[in-house]
Amino acid sequence: MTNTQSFLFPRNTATRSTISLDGIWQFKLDPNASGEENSWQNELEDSSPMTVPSSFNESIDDYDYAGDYWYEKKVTISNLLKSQRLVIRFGAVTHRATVFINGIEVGQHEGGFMPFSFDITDYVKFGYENTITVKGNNELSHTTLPTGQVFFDAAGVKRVRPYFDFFNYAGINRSVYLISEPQNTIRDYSTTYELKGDKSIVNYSINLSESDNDNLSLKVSLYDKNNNLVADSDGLSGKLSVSKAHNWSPDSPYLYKIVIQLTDNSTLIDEYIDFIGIRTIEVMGDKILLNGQSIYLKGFGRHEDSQAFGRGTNLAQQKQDFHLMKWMGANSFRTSHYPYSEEIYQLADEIGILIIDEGPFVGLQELSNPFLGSTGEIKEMFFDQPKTTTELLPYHIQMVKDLIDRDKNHPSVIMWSLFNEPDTSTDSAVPYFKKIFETAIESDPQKRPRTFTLYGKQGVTDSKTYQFADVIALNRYYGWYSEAGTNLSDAAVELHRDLDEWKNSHINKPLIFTEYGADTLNGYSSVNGEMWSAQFQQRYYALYHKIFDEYPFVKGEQLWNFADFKTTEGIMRVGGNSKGIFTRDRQPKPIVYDLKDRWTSLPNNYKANK
Ligand code: GCB
Repeated sequence: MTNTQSFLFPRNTATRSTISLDGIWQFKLDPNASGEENSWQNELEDSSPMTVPSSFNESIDDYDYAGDYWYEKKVTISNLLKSQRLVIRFGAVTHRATVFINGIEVGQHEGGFMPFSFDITDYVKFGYENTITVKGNNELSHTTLPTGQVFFDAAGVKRVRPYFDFFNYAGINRSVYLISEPQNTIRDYSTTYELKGDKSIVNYSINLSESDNDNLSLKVSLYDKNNNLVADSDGLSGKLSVSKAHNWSPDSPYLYKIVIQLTDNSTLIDEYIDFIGIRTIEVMGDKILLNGQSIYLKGFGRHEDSQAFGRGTNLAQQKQDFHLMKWMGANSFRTSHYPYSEEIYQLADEIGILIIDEGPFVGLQELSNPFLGSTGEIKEMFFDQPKTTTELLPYHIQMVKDLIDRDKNHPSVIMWSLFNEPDTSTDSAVPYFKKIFETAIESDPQKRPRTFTLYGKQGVTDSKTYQFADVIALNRYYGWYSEAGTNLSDAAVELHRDLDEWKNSHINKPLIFTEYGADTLNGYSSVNGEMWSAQFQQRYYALYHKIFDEYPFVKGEQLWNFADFKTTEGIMRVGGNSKGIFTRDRQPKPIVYDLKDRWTSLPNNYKANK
């Protein structure tokens, strides 16, 4: 029973073969959590079909179901795969999974947004039909990420109360692969970059699954877009020197192919192929520097959310979203509030979109947001509760490591977001933050800037942890959740007050807005520009942008949200959150054209000289 622990994306190479298990699986809910007792791992009787990848919620009667659920797929595994190790890999099962092969448990995984894999060689019958079964569960607690609560409704039915504002979609949300690979594999690799005039250096480092064999050697080759070899080197770590390198940027997302070959006395043992972009990213004073040049972020907070798929990978939707972003002159987004499907980062690498990569670190403040279901039962602040440090912190640390391990080689990833809207008002938050921020910098070979988002009015005076961020990120809703109303003058005063406080604090760091927005009911117009109307959304953004332009240290604007999205029902949600500038099916609200005008005229290096 081994979790192979490699986050490398499945690729077909000279030594590796990947077989997709996406498609139709069998599905069944298990409200009494009695599936295992009843041997469902052997045979899932009375099941119904379910498509993978997708969330099951949109395809069942009780879309709000909480508890265990089961998937099963029968598949004949070819004799041809016998000579190598066989691994099963799930892109994500939300929020936890136990995997069985032919009724025998092969492993468990916690966390609904990360890939995991198990070596199943000893469990399969080659040449015969095999039964792959997954027992999933979508419950949340104080010590899961994201956080939430389980309760029973008046009818005695188990429900989940998320401490976050997106629907708790669950199931096998991402692709499943069978991977045939050698015993001794290239387990991981990483790169860092030095741009030196005409020559750029790619420093690489490789990790093998077994390394105690003296006969093994490694070769690393780098190819340009035309498949010309531009540099090569030997050994577990080394330098690739590239003359006249094409640096990666949103305007020129040039990718090189990296080929890593492991040989034993000149016999090829393993080969891994990937695509990298040569670029640097750092923070200097109040600037974010991409390849040494100041960059201004224009874009969005988003969700992986689409009709029918729920949170399931929907690549066509992603491609359309990226097309719309580019069309509007946007250059970036944040993976609010969890790591997205790996294919999204690959597309961003190719298309040239910058990503603030956020883990599922949301809901670390259950006392507030009553409209999200907070009952007020919990009297102790989040970080004051002992289990936050004893149970959640070690898991959070592991998740930060895993996120960075998975995404560190993407040129599109320029920053890590380590919390969304935590409660930072108590002293008890400080040691927790310190650990998390240290973990990120230690885990990332490229030492990317780290951030987290501050909510409400939390700022210099009342946040105990803002100093940990390399880039200050604000989620602000002046004019919506506070100072609300058609007359936005109070909102303007508050936004100025807020930014003046940051200015006077002399923090000398870049500050970006990672959320600001107003719910807008598509098609609702109002001469007076009332809240929920298209006109309100337009006036709201016009105000914010005018004020952003007055402050040189504001180095980015990522509005909330790219598209309307599904949430838990509630008195402030009409069919979900309506702060999208596009509807859920990606029709533009009028604001889209205002933003397109602004962003196509603001250069990527806006405020470089301020
Ligand atoms: C926030 C949260 C986001 C919500 C948003 C809203 O501050 O970070 O998850 O969806 O506000 O619209 O209330």
